[in-house]
Amino acid sequence: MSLLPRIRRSAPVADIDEDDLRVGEPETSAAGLKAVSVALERGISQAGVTRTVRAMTSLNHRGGTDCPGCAWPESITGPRKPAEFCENGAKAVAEESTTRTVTPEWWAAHPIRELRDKTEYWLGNQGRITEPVVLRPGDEHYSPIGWREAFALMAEHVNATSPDRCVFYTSGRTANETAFMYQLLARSIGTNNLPDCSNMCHESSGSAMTPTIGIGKGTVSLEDFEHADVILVVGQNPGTNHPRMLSTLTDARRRGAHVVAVNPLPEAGLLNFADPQSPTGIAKSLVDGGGETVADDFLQIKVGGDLALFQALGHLLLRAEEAAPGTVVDREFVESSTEGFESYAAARADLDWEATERATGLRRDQIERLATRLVHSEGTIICWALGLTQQPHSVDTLREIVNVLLVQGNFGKPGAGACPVRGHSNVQGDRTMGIWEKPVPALLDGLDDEFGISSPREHGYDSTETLEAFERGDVDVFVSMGGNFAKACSDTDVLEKGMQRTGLTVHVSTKPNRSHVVHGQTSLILPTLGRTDRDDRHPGGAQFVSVEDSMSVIRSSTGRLEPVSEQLLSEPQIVAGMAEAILGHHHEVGWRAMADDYDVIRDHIARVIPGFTDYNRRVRQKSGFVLPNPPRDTRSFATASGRAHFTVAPLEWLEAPAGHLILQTVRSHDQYNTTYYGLDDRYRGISGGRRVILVNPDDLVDLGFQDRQLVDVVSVFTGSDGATTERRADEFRLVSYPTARGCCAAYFPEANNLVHRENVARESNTPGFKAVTVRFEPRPSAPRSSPSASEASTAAGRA
Ligand SMILES: Nc1nc2c(c(=O)[nH]1)N[C@H]1C(S)=C(S)[C@@H](COP(=O)(O)OP(=O)(O)OC[C@H]3O[C@@H](n4cnc5c(=O)[nH]c(N)nc54)[C@H](O)[C@@H]3O)O[C@H]1N2
Ligand SMILES: Nc1nc2c(c(=O)[nH]1)N[C@H]1C(S)=C(S)[C@@H](COP(=O)(O)OP(=O)(O)OC[C@H]3O[C@@H](n4cnc5c(=O)[nH]c(N)nc54)[C@H](O)[C@@H]3O)O[C@H]1N2
Ligand SMILES: [Mo]
Repeated sequence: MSLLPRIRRSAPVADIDEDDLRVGEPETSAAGLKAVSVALERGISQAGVTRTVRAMTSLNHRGGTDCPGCAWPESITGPRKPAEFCENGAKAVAEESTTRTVTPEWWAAHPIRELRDKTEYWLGNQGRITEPVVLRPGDEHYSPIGWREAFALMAEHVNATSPDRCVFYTSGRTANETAFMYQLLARSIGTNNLPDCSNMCHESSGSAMTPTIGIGKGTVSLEDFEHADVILVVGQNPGTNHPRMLSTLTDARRRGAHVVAVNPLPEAGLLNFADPQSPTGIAKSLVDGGGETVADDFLQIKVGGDLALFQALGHLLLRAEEAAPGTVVDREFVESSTEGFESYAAARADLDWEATERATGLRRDQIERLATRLVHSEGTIICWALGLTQQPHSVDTLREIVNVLLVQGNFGKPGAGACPVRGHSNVQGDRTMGIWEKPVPALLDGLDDEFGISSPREHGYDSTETLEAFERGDVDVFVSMGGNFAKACSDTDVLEKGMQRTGLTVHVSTKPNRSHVVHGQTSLILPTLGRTDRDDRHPGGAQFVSVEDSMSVIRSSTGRLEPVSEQLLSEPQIVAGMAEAILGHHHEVGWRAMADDYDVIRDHIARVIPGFTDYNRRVRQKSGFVLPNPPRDTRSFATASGRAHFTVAPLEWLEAPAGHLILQTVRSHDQYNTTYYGLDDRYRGISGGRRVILVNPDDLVDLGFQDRQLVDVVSVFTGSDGATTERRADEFRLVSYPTARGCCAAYFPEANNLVHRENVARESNTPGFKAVTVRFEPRPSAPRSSPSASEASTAAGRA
């Protein structure tokens, strides 16, 4: 019997009040002691001391729990720190290990119409869902339902429609074992409708890298950071989203590597870092609140200017080679292992500097200085995240990065390579396990051989196509393995309307979220164990799962905490329950055996998925194992020709018409995607509220607006047919902030309604979350509250 539910901690009663918005000075240094104290305070207020200590001490340790936060790797060879700690990992754990609960009584006390008015902050802070619940047409409340009955209800809906009207969404926290079973379920039912959060995240990276270098994953290991001469961090905010990466970067810098940040925002974590795990880092933050420099150079680029930057760098590398033949281009590599170099060199022979400066907002000498660094670098790593993946020309931008790396042979040698830094802790693993709407035939053949099923061959919907299918009324059953699709995707109002017309929505979740309250006509919420929960109610005893990090390392993860309810099932148990109800107990696939003993799942994976031979033994090794990576391991490229490809793209950038800015959407320091840990975006100095737009003070003046003015935001999108469509998001406060000129920033997901569904990256179909043309309309009413005198002066002085 669990003792925990008795020590309930209360959830916030009040929702966000945007009048409480406070704006202070942005910080110039990340982490330090403050990070430790915030992390501990959050953990203890959610879960108490004992549970927090228990969860934190097993985090990212061998044999412990893989952090449910980000996908930045742990060292496989080096020593582990006593606590593999970061503030936001601790918050992720606090969020999951909370002892607050959402019980049947809770659902009875809160009708759906009330829940529709709540923000994600309030919903998520209510606690862990303890029992399966259902909402039938006409119901005003969710009410309890037994597991067996829930699965039967789902089977009724799935079996009453055609497979291509069912959609199986996955969020990237799902472990390998669940992901494998879940894609097998979709394919056994007869559909490849397997959209995932990756479609909205790093799909552009895969689309650029697979055809050019034969693999859609990063080609560096953590050890490469110990050897690189130059490390670029482009379109990424590691201080918030991958905090452990800052230790890697400062270690590299201390050793002599040159680190360059490219970003429209001067993110605190890119500038300065006080390592909360090192005594000197703590001491430094105690003495002067500061830390150690992270980036030697900061290029404040305009949103969408990176294609121009990397074309210019390519041009300058080639010019340097001309000036001193044989010193820059890795001729031997280019000749033996690549193709397309001649046309690339021809395309980059000239450069329009005026266009380059306009596109990037950078000066020629800044770009030339970076190019000189690259010229002298024996090993360059280029890291990137969402600042490069969510724009119309993202795939071209990323191919341009591949070009720049190829020129100097920065693949398959120490200290060099491409490093797309993944988001969700297992988003990369889910893809490896076959969660993909466009599966390669070899995967389907493997599944068919192993299980005797006939997988469908037709491609399914990605996330954006799912949104469009919702809009057309083409979805009868929507199943969500984690995540919060309603809030994560673009065009919120259109999506929510479509979702509500769907026959059945099924959410496998840990906590309440918006997708639960803009549900289908019938809706099921199936509560599940999280990564930190003990998973031991199986005939064969306790089970563990496994995950893949950003650098293709597979390792195990074992939950240690007592679950908040005895009603929770693990994700594999839930998939097996669904499968047995839908496909019958005599189906070819042994679903129950897999749910009872995860070794059985891993044995199947070992036979179907390349690189997983002997999975069960190797995953039990102390440091797990590394998947094969041809560019990294052997400098070889699994493209059709067996060579890496140089590519040529025309110059393109984002330019707003007069009176408009380019809006990008970012995460605050106190959220995990659509989950809000709190309301303190500490590094940017914004707290208490979230409906803000960060605008350069000179742009504010040019546009005729004032700091702290309340406005409605209107986005403008011109479709392929030339027609212009507008979307609105009301009541945002403009905040004067030192972002690059011509651009502005708002938080995800508040701004998602502004992103038209057709605003996507070409080829990858990823929503253009960092490419929205907007203008502001003053609210007729006066600002609800005026800034205090001290705040006003801070704001004036910050730019
Ligand atoms: N604590 C915490 N950790 C997380 C998450 C979280 O929400 N909270 N989310 C996880 C997930 S799923 C993901 S995918 C990652 C996301 O990790 P990030 O990609 O770091 O996340 P974003 O907040 O979207 O920040 C994008 C960064 O790119 C910059 N940027 C925007 N547009 C451009 C551009 O055109 N060019 C350049 N050069 N830069 C640009 C922005 O200013 C910002 O610094 O983090 C993961 N880790
Ligand atoms: N405007 C804008 N929109 C974006 C982005 C952006 O940068 N800007 N980024 C995009 C990106 S990169 C991503 S990855 C997506 C994120 O999209 P999602 O992955 O769909 O969203 P999350 O907010 O991570 O999902 C949170 C929910 O997951 C559930 N959950 C948490 N842990 C578990 C678990 O262990 N098991 C199960 N079954 N459920 C669990 C909880 O109920 C919680 O409410 O959003 C995308 N949307
Ligand atoms: Mo992501």
